[in-house]
Amino acid sequence: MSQEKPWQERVQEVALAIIDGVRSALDAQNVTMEEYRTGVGYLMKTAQAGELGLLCDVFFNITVVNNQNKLQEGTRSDLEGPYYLPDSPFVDGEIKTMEEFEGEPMVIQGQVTNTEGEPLVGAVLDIWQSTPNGKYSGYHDNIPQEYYRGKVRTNADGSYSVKSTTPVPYEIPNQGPTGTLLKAMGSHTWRPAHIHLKASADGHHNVTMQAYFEGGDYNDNDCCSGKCNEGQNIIPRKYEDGARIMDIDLVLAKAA
Ligand code: MBD
Ligand code: FE
Repeated sequence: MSQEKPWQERVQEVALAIIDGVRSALDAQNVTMEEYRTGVGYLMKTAQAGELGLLCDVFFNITVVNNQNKLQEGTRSDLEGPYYLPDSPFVDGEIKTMEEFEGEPMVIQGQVTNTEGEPLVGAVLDIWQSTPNGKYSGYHDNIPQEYYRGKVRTNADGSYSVKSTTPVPYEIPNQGPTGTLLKAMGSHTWRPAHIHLKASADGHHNVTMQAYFEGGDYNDNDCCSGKCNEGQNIIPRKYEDGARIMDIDLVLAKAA
């Protein structure tokens, strides 16, 4: 396994492969000196705007997620995205939401099992999502970080349930170099509405996934190429007593 190789050897082989890939593209496209300088200037501008991480995540994060999925059974991993905060509070059946945003009531519920289908008791689900106007607490509009985030533990049968409000499609920063490039490419800066879940249980691999909404805008056209077009993470449309019900079951693989 690559992880066991000396660090320097690994850096060398990955760096050489990346350089090779970029050289091949420059060659195949007959990129001119002027175009090359424009591209380098673009990367410098992106770094200055603090968007280098965003730019990389938009185009490349999904490939690393796919690599991870090759190694692991159970629920498929998806993008973590830039807005995870590790210290969310445990909540008692309800994620804190802000009245000023209103939003459609939503219940996130399901069961956490191992790959044999046995319930995992006391597994922790760490959930985070945007407000009903597409902002993340702790990052946008001074929304305190205890809102729209929370941890819950599974019951004796592996089940969990937590109330919240339904998120909407999310727009990544569109004014900076990343948004400019996406639009120049004929793409856009939108992600489909989604809920982030990170599941962990003793003796098992963590899974970081996203749940999407059946029929949601951008499910087939995510600017970050998340796993919203593979079916399994698109949750069927279901309502009970005026609340959107998100049935999200997770399967965790045993750690070696
Ligand atoms: C998000 O909310 C997100 O989930 C990802 C993957 C990228 C940018 C913003
Ligand atoms: Fe997100």
